[in-house]
Amino acid sequence: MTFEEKLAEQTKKYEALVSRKNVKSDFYNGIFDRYVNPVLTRNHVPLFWKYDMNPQTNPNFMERLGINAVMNSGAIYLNGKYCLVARVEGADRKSFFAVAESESGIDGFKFRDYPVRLPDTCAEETNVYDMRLTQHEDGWIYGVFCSESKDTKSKDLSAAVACAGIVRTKDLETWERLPNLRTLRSPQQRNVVLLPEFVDGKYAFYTRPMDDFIDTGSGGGIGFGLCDDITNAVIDEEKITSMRKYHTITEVKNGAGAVPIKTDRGWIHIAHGVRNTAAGLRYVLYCFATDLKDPSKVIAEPSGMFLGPLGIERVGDVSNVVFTNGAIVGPDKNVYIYYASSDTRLHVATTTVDKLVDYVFNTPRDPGRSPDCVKQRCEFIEKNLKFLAKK
Ligand code: M1P
Repeated sequence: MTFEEKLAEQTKKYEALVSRKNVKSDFYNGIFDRYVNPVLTRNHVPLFWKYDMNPQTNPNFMERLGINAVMNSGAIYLNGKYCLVARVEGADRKSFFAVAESESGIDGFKFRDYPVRLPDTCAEETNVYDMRLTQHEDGWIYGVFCSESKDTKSKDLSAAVACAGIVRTKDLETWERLPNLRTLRSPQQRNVVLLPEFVDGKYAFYTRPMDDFIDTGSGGGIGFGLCDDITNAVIDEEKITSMRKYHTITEVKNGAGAVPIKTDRGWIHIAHGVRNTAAGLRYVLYCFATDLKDPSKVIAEPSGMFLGPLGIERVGDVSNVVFTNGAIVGPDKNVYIYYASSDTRLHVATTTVDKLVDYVFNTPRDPGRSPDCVKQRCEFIEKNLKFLAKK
């Protein structure tokens, strides 16, 4: 095939992919819907990000700058469009951010021509990923992300230090970088989320205190802290909100996910929990609600997982993982939850605010022990059988 033929063939494949309609899958649990196709994959990346388009310098029509994965994405509804700030990982293992937009929120996502050109203000920063987008009541859209640098104190070449980078924008095009968040009592941070509203006149962050890059160590769960000035963000005290618990889906670690959704009953959080297994760490999504007046206080936490990896979602670069860092409440009041599977591709699940409230406030809590779980289920069955018998 000639260069031109190869280009035409790949362009056809790309156009078919980005214009492909998405439909709900036959999955059912009454809580949310899943969709047949992922909304973003590495094949959604424009060809001109990967291939040198000049036949003189690329006679074999070869990828020069490959892309490995498109995953964990911040999400916001802006100017009539569902916008994602995706984590794109190059073949070189470095992640960067790129904006993809869609009219429907479930399909048709197309990347803007260029990735996000984040102001390069941290010389030691090697990698950036997992941006949470907050439309704050101060008028700015904030992006809070993981800024990773090499751990120069360790001989281990894979040792790193994670902290929370902060940028702000009005249009997802021009970004102002602010100094990284400093948490005085926690050496490392990842999965930091800014609440859209002030609390006691201060900026409120959900944090994830960690002793180490991978291990959260003494970090007891998802933290909460306030800071006076976002242009020099310092949190001295972190209070633990959703705690890690023995023999639950948060046993090893947990972390805030999408920006909390405000409802009449409280802030609804879609977070991730991690447990250990013989096959390695297993990441699932779980929900909880915090108080509107005191967003550090958990007021409801349903038992177990909200969404776990299913089918092909279980397989990828880091298998057995689902992860979210973005959800949108659309103008239709539907909730679009963008979740990545196995650090490889991005999916959407849809529900409504009412259903989320019903799920979070009416799903029983985890009783903590097998005998109590059996008791809980037997009481549930008994109630059902009595009700069905009366029909
Ligand atoms: O590989 C799974 C996820 O691992 C990290 O999450 P956590 O900090 O809770 O371990 C993140 O790096 C995330 O990007 C990744 O998807």
